[in-house]
Amino acid sequence: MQVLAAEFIKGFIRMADDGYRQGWHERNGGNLSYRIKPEEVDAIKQNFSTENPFVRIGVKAENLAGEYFLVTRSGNFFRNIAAAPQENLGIVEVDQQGEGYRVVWGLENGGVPTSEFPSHFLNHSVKKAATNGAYRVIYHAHPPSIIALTYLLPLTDKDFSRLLWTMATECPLVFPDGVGVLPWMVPGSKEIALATSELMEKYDVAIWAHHGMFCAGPNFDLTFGLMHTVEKAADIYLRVMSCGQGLRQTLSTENLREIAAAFHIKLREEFLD
Ligand code: 2HA
Ligand code: ZN
Repeated sequence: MQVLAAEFIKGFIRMADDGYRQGWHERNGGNLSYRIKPEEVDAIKQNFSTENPFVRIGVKAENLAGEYFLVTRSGNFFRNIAAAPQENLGIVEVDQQGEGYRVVWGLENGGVPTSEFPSHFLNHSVKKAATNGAYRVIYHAHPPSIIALTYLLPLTDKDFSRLLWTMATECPLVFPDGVGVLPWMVPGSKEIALATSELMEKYDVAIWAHHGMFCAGPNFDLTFGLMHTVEKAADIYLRVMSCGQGLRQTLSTENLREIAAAFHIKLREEFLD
């Protein structure tokens, strides 16, 4: 099978395009990666090249040894992915130590994986272990309303989780664990990669102050839907506050507990007092 005929490539491109249309990917903002299933690798492997040398990632994850990832290109514009996927996307193979990768397909004309590959890589490692291999997608975007909120709220997991849960009744159902928040840090660094992957031990969402958001999930729909739901909650808050009279009423802690009971979900208790 041709690489571009594979369903996972089509799904990846559609998600990237959807993100662009939402306004979350100005210029070269954002990046996306997918841990490819073994049977998906087998179906397209005859197109792979093994000529490129392995390159150090800068971080290590033994549980990702031998895995293949589909990733966006460093510096690429999301709006160009659908028009030229073989230039703007690449498939990389991880070495047997879990600390290097080589490009086996795509990234044509000298491309390298996203500058946030260390963060993606460690997040994949944490999520693969925590979900018994179920999670495969890591998505980073620059959604404006959640970024705006990082100028207004205290930068704590609890402040963000509580507020976002109460901005639409569906929110506690979509992210019952809440969201993690990082203070401002230098993007692309090993430090931000390690700090983000620590948050991913507890949450599917990590918010980077004054920068954007990372989401993790088992497939494209659920990961995109998570980003979309969190961003919409932030947007609702900003719309309400822009009316200039604050919150006249909102969901109470008791209401949140009622939602949890009715839908048999467990909300993170430490955010419920
Ligand atoms: O340009 O979003 O965080 C890619 C980024 C860096
Ligand atoms: Zn970014």
